[in-house]
Amino acid sequence: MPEVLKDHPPAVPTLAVDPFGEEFLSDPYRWHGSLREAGPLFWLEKYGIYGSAQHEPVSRALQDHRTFCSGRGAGLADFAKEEPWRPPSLLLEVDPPLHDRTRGLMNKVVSLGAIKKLQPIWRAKAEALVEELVTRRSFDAVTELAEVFPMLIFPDTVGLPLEGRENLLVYGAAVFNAFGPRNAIYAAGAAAAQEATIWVNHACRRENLDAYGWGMQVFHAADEGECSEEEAERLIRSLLSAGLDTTVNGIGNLLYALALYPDQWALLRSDPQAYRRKAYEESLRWDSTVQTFFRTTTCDAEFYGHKIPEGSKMLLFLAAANRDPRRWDRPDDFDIRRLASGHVAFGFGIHQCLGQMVARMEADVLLEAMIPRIRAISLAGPPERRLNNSLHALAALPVEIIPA
Ligand code: OVM
Repeated sequence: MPEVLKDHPPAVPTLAVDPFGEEFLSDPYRWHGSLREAGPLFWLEKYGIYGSAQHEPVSRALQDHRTFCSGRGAGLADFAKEEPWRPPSLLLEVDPPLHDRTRGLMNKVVSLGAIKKLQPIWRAKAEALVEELVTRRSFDAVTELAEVFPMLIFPDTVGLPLEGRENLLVYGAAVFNAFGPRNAIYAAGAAAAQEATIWVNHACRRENLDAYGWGMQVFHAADEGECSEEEAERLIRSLLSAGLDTTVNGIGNLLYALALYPDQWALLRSDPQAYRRKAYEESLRWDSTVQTFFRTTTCDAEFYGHKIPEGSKMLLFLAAANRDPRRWDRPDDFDIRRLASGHVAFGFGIHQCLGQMVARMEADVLLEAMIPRIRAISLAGPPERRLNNSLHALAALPVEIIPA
């Protein structure tokens, strides 16, 4: 009998916590410690799925796209068993070889060269916006800055119609809610999302895009035979799905960190060249906009001594991995001096964020505009959260500034 017990594989720890419940989502970092402490792999009984929250196993799963695939959906729904709520993304929700063709094509559109060409325009818009806010002394860093700045540049970059752009944030929120369960948070945004979906699908059509934006570049790839017309529309849809709510909250979380840690703002101002880029990278590690993504096992897999059956959903806690004390010292501290690289806020492996250089450039020009104009930033009231099944999002962030 003892021999039998000895050879038995270790049981996967079972957790009762609901990672999509309002208690969890209103303060995810309070729960992450217990997830990481459960071990490299755990079972979430409420949903009948596996989960992982330490940095090493999360990175390993993201890297092993053959075992942990995306083609069955990057959310809770298994596309092999359930109809997706919208036609699957041709980037996020596909596997190689299709993924490599679409990603290769999009890499050429969303290239560093294309972004650098736009940098002067983005910089000028950042300067004008910050200039105006600085004269106000107090403002809402989410509704008047984080939500405003990406809207000033990104829709133009894609070449979208002017009318109806307000649908983009509604759509983004709905897309990220839809990766989770069909809970109350999802339901709250679903009605508004219907109208936004219609607008987004319309905006992705060739005849509605301007001649110079990234959208039309995707159609040029279609003209070259790299994808079909229908695929081009759906690839542009990815820009609209992933390109706005992410950067809005990335900037919101960055500003929140800087307001909470005045010494870090002072340090950043003391040597902008050294710290500007590091500050954004550290804010992504410290508070990851995209908190979670799913994968699905393509075969019976072995993971840290556990057997995972084929067709299992695995929830990867990116934000928890980014605060794993096994990987970073004092992980809960926002410290722009540290080496934040290796964080998985942009994912890891073949699906790693297509728009990461856009996100970095947006944050960079914004900080460039803020640093010479703002001596100090502080909270002028409690921040308000906007609950989302996969994003850590702010609804409001009242701040006060002292001009330089
Ligand atoms: C897409 C998509 C949507 C949401 C997120 C994302 C973070 C991609 O439609 O391709 O990546």
